[in-house]
Amino acid sequence: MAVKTIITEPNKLLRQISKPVENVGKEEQQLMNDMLDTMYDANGIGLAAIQIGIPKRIIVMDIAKDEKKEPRYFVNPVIVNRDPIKKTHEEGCLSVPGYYEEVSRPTAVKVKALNEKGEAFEITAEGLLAVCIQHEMDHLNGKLFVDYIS
Ligand code: GNR
Ligand code: NI
Repeated sequence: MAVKTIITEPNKLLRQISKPVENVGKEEQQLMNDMLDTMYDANGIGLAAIQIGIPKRIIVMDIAKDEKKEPRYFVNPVIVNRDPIKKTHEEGCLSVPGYYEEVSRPTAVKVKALNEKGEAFEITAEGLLAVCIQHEMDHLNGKLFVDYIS
């Protein structure tokens, strides 16, 4: 169990573009465990590695309610398809505490990634999962949800 400090605005690290992971090994698996501990501790539903200062293209997520843990891992995620229909959803960010704003994004996205074992998978995300994965993938590219708001 290792709860790390979540980096908050203003911090240049949050603008960094994270690097692809070449091999999902012990180090990455330890990082993903620390990210989950940190995310659960902060009552978040998603976390990108850069939020704890590591510029790797790794995301963890858990949108399950209550105690039932359903951790999800995305290494080197790529969106391969976006639903042309957009919808707004209220978003918040652990790196931008205190701000909550409506953000418009595609309602569904098809994502290709590697899991925590380094195995390739594809998922079509809808609803909150689609919102969250797009929010997290923005972090990998140095983007924050507040950038969508003028
Ligand atoms: O915990 C989080 N909740 C959330 C709610 C709506 C849209 C996106 C999110 S992600 C956020 C955690 C976070 O900042 N991840 O980067
Ligand atoms: Ni965030």
